[in-house]
Amino acid sequence: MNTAASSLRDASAAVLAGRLLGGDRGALAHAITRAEHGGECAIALLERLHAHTGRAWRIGVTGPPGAGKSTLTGALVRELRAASATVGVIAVDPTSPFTHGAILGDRVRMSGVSNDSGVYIRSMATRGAVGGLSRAAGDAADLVDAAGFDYVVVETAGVGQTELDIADAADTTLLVLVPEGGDFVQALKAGIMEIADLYVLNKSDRPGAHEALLAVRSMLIAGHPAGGGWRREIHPAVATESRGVAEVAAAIASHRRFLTESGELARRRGAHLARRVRRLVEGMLEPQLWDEVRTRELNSGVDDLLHGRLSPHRLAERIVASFRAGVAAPATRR
Ligand SMILES: Nc1nc2c(ncn2[C@@H]2O[C@H](COP(=O)(O)OP(=O)(O)OP(=O)(O)O)[C@@H](O)[C@H]2O)c(=O)[nH]1
Ligand SMILES: [Mg+2]
Repeated sequence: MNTAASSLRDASAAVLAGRLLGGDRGALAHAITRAEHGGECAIALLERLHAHTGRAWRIGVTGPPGAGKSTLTGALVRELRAASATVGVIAVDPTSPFTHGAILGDRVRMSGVSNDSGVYIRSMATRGAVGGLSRAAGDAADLVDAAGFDYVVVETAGVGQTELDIADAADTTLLVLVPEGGDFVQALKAGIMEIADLYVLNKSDRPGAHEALLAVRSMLIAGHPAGGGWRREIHPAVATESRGVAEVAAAIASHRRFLTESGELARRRGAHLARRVRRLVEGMLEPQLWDEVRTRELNSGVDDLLHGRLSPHRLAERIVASFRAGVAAPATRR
């Protein structure tokens, strides 16, 4: 390894980390960009800052596209700011290959908070690798946390696995539903009702809101734990008018108290960290696994699969065996 390059990298990480810890917003923006790019520079920076994380309360906001997540986040930020808390928002858009539209759109919807120095808003969009986006969002949340914000809100659109991975890494996960389109039925089917700690029925000014509220509420009551566990509730809201938002903020505070007092918080954060490391390990191993040798083995095996000479399971075993042999004797593979 090039020691001159690595000491330069450490020095640069130390300077940037120092500025970030000192409250420099430019340094925070720069650090998130560095984390998005990944690699050794990002790792060196995150390593320096890890011990400064864990103080912020992390809120994940997820739900179908257009449910009003950004509007609700904006209203929630104003509510938290009214109590003098500082808030960092990371808006993740897994579907958009561009960040610019997201930044502008979210700035408009979160208007009234974007010029406040107690608020930091950052948008992130996919860079092709799906696993990469949840890694980058997790790293960005760590950086906002280390920068001293009281709350980190991570907003992500959609109901797929990536969005869940991102939102579910929070201390409190909010699922935003809307009355129309049977979104709550979809959410139920997708099994995502269990991932959230609290539900918001946004656009409660729309027709059918009351029925939808009752339907979800009865479902949640049926799922309530018999003992003293956390009881998931649905809160009606009209984010555009900030209606119901104080109740959502109160529910978040109550969930926070529950996790802290029950000791569940440490267990939950531990589980999140373990899952994150697992994904990092998988991300590190993947390019090694699918190097030229294995890619060739796979491609040539496909012909045997097509002609019934080999089964997918046997080919998979063969590839794993070849990887293991390569790990056991790396020098002989060259
Ligand atoms: N009627 C009504 N409209 C709302 C409400 N909340 C948000 N909207 C509108 O719904 C539209 C979508 O709101 P956003 O906050 O951008 O929704 P989002 O879930 O962040 O959207 P994506 O990030 O694109 O998935 C906007 O036109 C909002 O003004 C509400 O409570 N009632
Ligand atoms: Mg949004």
